[in-house]
Amino acid sequence: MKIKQAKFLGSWEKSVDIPHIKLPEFAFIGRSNVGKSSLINMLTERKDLAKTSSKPGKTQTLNIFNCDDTFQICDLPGYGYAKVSKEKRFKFATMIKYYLRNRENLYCLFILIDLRIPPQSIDLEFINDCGADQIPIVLVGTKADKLKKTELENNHKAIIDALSQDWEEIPPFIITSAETGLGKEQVWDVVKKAMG
Ligand SMILES: Nc1nc2c(ncn2[C@@H]2O[C@H](COP(=O)(O)OP(=O)(O)OP(=O)(O)O)[C@@H](O)[C@H]2O)c(=O)[nH]1
Ligand SMILES: [Mg+2]
Repeated sequence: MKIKQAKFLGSWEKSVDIPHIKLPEFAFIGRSNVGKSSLINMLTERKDLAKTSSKPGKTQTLNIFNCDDTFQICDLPGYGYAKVSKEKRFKFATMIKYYLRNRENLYCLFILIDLRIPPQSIDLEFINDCGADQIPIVLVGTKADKLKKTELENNHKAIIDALSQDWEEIPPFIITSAETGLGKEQVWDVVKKAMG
């Protein structure tokens, strides 16, 4: 899929304040620094649509983008990174919780997981909570370009194994790289399918 027009609509702290537009919305979540904003830029083929940073805690609000007047993307702040202050982590967690609870036009939540590190309990807990709340999720492994093939396979398997303890059927899992564009069409396929 190729986006002809991607527009930044604005930033909000509370989902109830976002003007209600009945377009399907797709949101990106994960630990701070996992690569949410970079993935959005990769998908939309825009360099600087979503602001990125090497320092965790860059995205601090709910940032909404309109794509071709057909659907919206929401770039969320990250959760659970120790280097982000306790106050901010709490603020982001609250923002995320309310967004997920109240966003009626959320068609799918992409949960990003850093493929370079072993399964993190905070990710597993977040994924399990989404399952309990019946939020439609798709898992996205990030930064694949940073790993050798065997490392990637081992880490991918470790995540799947960890999830198998709680999930009978593992949610879809897409391996991506914002650097190389790996996984782009697979993510768009999810979006297309969800919109029917
Ligand atoms: N090599 C590589 N680096 C990546 C990739 N995706 C993101 N990065 C880098 O990871 C860092 C964080 O990226 P962001 O996209 O800002 O991460 P984020 O999840 O939006 O972070 P917060 O907004 O702080 O929650 C940046 O330095 C990116 O360049 C990737 O696929 N490959
Ligand atoms: Mg970000």
